[in-house]
Amino acid sequence: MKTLTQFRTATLIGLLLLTNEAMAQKSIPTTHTIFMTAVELKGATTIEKLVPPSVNPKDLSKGYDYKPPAQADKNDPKKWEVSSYRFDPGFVTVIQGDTVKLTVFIVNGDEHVVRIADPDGRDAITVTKWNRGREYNVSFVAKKLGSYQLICSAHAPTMTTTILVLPRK
Ligand SMILES: [Cu+2]
Repeated sequence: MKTLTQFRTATLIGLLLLTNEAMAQKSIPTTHTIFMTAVELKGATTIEKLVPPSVNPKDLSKGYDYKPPAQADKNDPKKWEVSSYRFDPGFVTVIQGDTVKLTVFIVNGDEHVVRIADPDGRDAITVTKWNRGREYNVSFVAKKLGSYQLICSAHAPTMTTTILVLPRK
């Protein structure tokens, strides 16, 4: 009899777990408020510690900057410096049908030229300028599967956040 009771308990727990899983998968569309920041990351060293890069970072992205020795710091001609503009976070995942509300604060860079492209490259948010010290709010419904991209054309292609839209089960 004890064995039967244990079996029944185990079956009940199993059913509860299955129900929970089914409920989790049948999620209803929700709104995500995502706080983002436009930042400029900087790094520096000297020619005594490391030779400068053979490829100019400026040739890799408009978002990268490179100040070679003698230009980075006039008081320290051996110093060289690199930097990169970023949106933080750079990758977000939502479920199809969700509403994405971005609140973006611009810490670095006086001006960014931004738009949000849908997975087909069409405007989800048309081109606008974002300036330092201001907070901007944009919102869209993630109707299409695939990647929406928040792109700054002034610092492309690396100043980009990908919003990956997954199917709702
Ligand atoms: Cu920018």
